[in-house]
Amino acid sequence: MTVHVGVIGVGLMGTTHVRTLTASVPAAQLTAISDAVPASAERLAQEAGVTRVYTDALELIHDPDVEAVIVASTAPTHEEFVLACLQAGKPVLCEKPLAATPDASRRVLDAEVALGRRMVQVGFMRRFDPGYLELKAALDGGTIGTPLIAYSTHRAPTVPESFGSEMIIKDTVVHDIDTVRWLLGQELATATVLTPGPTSQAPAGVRDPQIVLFETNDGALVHVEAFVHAGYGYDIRCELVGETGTLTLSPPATAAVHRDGHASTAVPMHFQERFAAAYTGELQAWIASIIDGTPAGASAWDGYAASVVSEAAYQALGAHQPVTIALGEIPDLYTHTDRLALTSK
Ligand code: ISE
Repeated sequence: MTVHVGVIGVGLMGTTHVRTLTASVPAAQLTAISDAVPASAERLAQEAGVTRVYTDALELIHDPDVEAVIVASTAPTHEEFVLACLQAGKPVLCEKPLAATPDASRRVLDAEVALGRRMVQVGFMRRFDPGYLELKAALDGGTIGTPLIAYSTHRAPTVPESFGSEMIIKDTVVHDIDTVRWLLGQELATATVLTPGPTSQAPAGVRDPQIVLFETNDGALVHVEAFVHAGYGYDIRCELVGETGTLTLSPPATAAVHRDGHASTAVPMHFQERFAAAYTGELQAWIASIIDGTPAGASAWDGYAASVVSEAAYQALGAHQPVTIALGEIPDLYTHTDRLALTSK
């Protein structure tokens, strides 16, 4: 069975998804591309051998030959486009964030609950990273007993000039938020933000690095370090401390060089390099979920939770005290994994 996919947005992530779909997801057929900038859409369409190019994303969504949609446009457009996919009955993989604000994310969540079936997967790709999957399997298997502390480190060599203190939380730490929620299977109850420095490598006024401390509803503690002007590389670390042991994320295997009395291994310099396998796994799982009707990856509830938690963490920045996180009750739709989107034709 083949799923005919349309991609909205041909920026960095949209282009990545187009290339991954065509190279590594045989059950997907890229059918249409849209972008507000026609030349960009045309260029990528030509590279991918796609003839249907739109500048209006809603036209792509309503194209009868498009069976599923990837939303990789800018965050302020996500709510409108995901709601349009739901109304059209088309499964959608929405790049993070699910929507630009917690209220907008809640509107998307409520729309899917009203439909009564899981049709949204949110692009938190770490859930498909081989190392993180091993970590989760070991934790779920009781290898270290009850988890007490989680450490999540998220360093990048640099970020665009426009990346301010708020983006560090809502665009970077948001991955760690989803990751620890997924690993621990717990919701986050409070957020406290502490900031050292800041580094002289960041633009004036940008609080970088940031330490975000979360308490979970079950009493565990989560320590997140985000440092996006680290310079040396894109360095992702995770350690889980349990009652009977610890689990530590190993970076993807690379060659170690031993020479001149030293040993060294390469550090990735970009998130797409570090998470290449995760992005491929995410798309393969999404297409498989549409074909076999079993939900995969982060749901609209996870997207909503990440949005609420990252907003609370941002409110905690400069507050010098914990900010309480109020998610409300999780709808039944997300506690029963057998309700998925329409399967493709
Ligand atoms: C980006 O969306 C990612 O996925 C990266 O993992 C993260 O490091 C970066 O800050 C985000 O912008």
